[in-house]
Amino acid sequence: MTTGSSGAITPVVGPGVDVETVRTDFPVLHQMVNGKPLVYLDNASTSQKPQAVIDTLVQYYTMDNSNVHRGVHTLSQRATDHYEEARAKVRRFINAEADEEIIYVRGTTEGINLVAQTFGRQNVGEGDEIIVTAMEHHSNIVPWQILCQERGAHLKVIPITDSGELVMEEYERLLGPRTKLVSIVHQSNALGTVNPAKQITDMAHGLGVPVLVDGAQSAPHMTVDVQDLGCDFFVFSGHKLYGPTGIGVLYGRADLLNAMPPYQGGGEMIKSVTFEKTIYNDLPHKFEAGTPDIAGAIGLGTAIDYISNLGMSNIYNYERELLEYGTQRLSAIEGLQIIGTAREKAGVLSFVMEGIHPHDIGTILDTEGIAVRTGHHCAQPVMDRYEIPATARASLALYNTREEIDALVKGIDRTIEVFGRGL
Ligand code: C6P
Repeated sequence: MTTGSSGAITPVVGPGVDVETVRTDFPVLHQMVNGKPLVYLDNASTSQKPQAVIDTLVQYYTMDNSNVHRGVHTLSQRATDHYEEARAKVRRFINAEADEEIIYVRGTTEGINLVAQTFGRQNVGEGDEIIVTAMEHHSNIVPWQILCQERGAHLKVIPITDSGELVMEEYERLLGPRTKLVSIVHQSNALGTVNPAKQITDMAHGLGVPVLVDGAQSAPHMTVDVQDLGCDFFVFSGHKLYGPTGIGVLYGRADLLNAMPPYQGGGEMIKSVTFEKTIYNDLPHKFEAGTPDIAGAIGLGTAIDYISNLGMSNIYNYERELLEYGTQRLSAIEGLQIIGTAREKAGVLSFVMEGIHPHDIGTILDTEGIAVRTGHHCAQPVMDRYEIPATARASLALYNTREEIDALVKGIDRTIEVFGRGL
């Protein structure tokens, strides 16, 4: 449990993930929904928060609330210290070289838009190309489309195989002298595919092309080392990583961030302002205009403490085993097809059923207390690729159990009882 808004917590010790202990840390899990124990399998959308994160927010607003980098008074200094300590935690979590490379943003979406509107506008011109994959979330498509429209540039798309893997030969073919940026999802939210981000980065760097990695789905579930990946930008959201909503991170290599123009103007991002001239602040403040989400950043620091204490490789192994179990159980259901069967895959079971619309699956599952997401998952091009309107998606987190997978299977059986088998 937390000892304050700096967020030191009691570690859960021992090899692997002690899921029963972990579950006691998440109060929201212990409730009945529609008369059944809640089975929360919508973690790719947003994950639940451990008590330590909730306590940190309460502690911050109860004792420390103040603006950062502005006051000499004690509360402001305390808030600033906690806010900057959290930045250092983020830096260690993704193994960035320096705290100044960690920019707080609202989430993955804002991080990508920031890069598009600064690095993109500065470096992308008429006839240039940006490469994305066919399994991107809309957040990693639309900002580049807006930029391409403005600049007369083109979006190029690495296709995927039926199992949901990138066709790397096509990527090699697409990379060329007009490529100005490669922007790829690390782990697909719709398919679960984990892409070879290091190899993709190495290939782009061979031509001097920078790479952005969308880590919205990977950062909560596996070890991320931005120096090992070699990527130039990495973005993720706090709320998928057991932290608060409204806070996320853009990591950027310092030399690139220094060369980029600011994203938004206002307080905090300046050193001095006159009506004639403004001198911008140093990193990371140059990209943090206005009063930030202070409580969110500190809460994110606590979330990082929480999962770091469990160990990212323990979490990865635990969830991988759960995914294998879920894949086995769902595959055995007649008429059910899993969408996304890549060899490198994590945490996501997207599926369709013959003759039953995914929304109907989601509705019946909800009556059983089971939360899954249904729809296109903000990845419409993925649905188009598989010629389906939507999927039902169960997405896993470190507090899910085999028993919950069993409950999901029972819920799907119930759906078949209600709607029949694809008639
Ligand atoms: N995916 C899902 O249910 P934000 O909304 O900015 O926190 O994250 C956007 C985003 C970007 N990239 C990927 C790979 C994502 O999965 C998401 C969010 C959620 O799958 C909500 S649409």
